[in-house]
Amino acid sequence: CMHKHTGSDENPNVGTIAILQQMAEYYNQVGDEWRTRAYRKAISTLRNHPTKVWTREEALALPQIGGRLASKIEEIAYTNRLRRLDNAKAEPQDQVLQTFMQVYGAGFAQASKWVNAGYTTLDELVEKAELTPNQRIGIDHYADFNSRIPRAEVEQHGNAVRKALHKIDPAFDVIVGGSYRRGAKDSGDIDCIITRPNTDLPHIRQVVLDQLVPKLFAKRFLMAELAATSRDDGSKWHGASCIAGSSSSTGIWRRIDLLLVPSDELGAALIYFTGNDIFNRSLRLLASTKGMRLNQRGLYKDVIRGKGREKLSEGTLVEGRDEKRIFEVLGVPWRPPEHRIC
Ligand code: DCP
Ligand code: MG
Ligand code: MN
Repeated sequence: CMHKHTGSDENPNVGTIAILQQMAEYYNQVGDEWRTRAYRKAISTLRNHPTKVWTREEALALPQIGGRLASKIEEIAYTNRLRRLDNAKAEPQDQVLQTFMQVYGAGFAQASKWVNAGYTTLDELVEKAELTPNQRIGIDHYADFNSRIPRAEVEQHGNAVRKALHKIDPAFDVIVGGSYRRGAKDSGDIDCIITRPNTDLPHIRQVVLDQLVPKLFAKRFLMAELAATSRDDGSKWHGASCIAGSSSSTGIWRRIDLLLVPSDELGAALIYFTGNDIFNRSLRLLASTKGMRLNQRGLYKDVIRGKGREKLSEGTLVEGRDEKRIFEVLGVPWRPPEHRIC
């Protein structure tokens, strides 16, 4: 991802990549990290390959592609489909699992428990399963949470947060990150980065949790709290929000994340919360190959690692505040958010 980047429309392997991506997505959802990684590696190899790969032999000759994946690449090249993917989509067990995994907050483990207990529909879960309050919210607003949010509506939610916060203190900044900042035409949720110049986390947290959140509940913009990290070290608030009025989106509950960021970590937080997740992973890997470490707080140097790349020292902070400077220190040409899609 950090290397050569072939524009996706000119890549002769787009068709194969699209199907491999669905397969990677499937394995990711069922928690098979090993296969997910294998598929993603193969995808990145094909992305950088200048000609269409037709046969198993051709695929095997490329880096990061093993025998089983090579056969699948051949099958896709000749048939434009993959039987394994068709099967996965058709399995009734799997469809129930997929449905349950899309309940907000329920991962593979929880969804599997419900499947194994014999439940087959969301209604059955509501009637018979013992649900946490958040799971109940996830089911009651299942359709809402699983529908994409148009870009214009993401903006409305961001504006509502910003407006309320500016009434409390105009020095605060609200930056909508995530897929929105990457320029997506629609998003899965609204990621609001909340910061303030020369201000530490405790102050930001106090204003957001004690003033902003209650105020937005009173306005009936916020509808539910789904997760908030503990008072002392917390830096996030997850919940649901809703725009009132007469537009087409009236009444739809959306997932919203408030990410509280002290000013001296803004650059690193912007990188992290802009993503995408695969871009973040490759940037972190690159940092580690240069003896550095990147996380959502900053870029650190002189990190000592053992044989298995495990950290032996935390290193010293080089840069946290400035997004562009982090790219510079890493030796990566600046990539605008719209180009951080891997
Ligand atoms: N992130 C990450 N690794 C994860 C999850 C998230 O690096 N496992 C980072 C990158 C994401 C950002 O956090 O871009 C926001 O997470 P979201 O889950 O909200 O993902 P996006 O905003 O990218 O996409 P969506 O439109 O689905 O919300
Ligand atoms: Mg998002
Ligand atoms: Mn999010």
